[in-house]
Amino acid sequence: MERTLVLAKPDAVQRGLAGTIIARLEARGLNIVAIKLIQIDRPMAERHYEAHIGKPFFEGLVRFITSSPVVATVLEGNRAIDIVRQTMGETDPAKATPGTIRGDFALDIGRNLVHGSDSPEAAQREIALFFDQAELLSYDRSLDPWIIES
Ligand code: D4T
Repeated sequence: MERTLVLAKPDAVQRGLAGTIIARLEARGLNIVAIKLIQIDRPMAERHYEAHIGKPFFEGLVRFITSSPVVATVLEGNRAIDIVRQTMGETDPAKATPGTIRGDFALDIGRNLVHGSDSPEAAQREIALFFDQAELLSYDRSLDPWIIES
């Protein structure tokens, strides 16, 4: 089982698409283990996007991600990190395949609606940045045998 951090970014919240985005990932079969609406401040944005510090798009990215609340969620499932990234589509929505979240709802790389961790190491770091251990809940779902052949 893998866990990954997903953010419905400020553009998703402002456009009323946060629920749609999370619903797509939930419908895929991933399990919500934590969720909250949170306002990211600059220090938190710098920690979340530390890999991009110094890049030309960094300032715009920080301004954007701090511009309005985001819905942060931790999703769990087999290969959850890859599954989320496939379902989100390419970082640049102009290149994202129709049927993906970005391919269906976005146009611009700076307004690409959703974030998903890109590796197990990133997932662990990002989940710890957004959630306390006590906020991560484990529970059984009775439908799991209809989603996963164990
Ligand atoms: P995030 O991190 O938001 O899920 O996006 P990705 O994982 O798909 O892409 P990323 O880390 O390479 O980029 C982070 C974030 O920066 C924005 N961005 C990126 C941008 O505005 N201009 C750019 O040229 C790039 C490469 C979009 C996503």
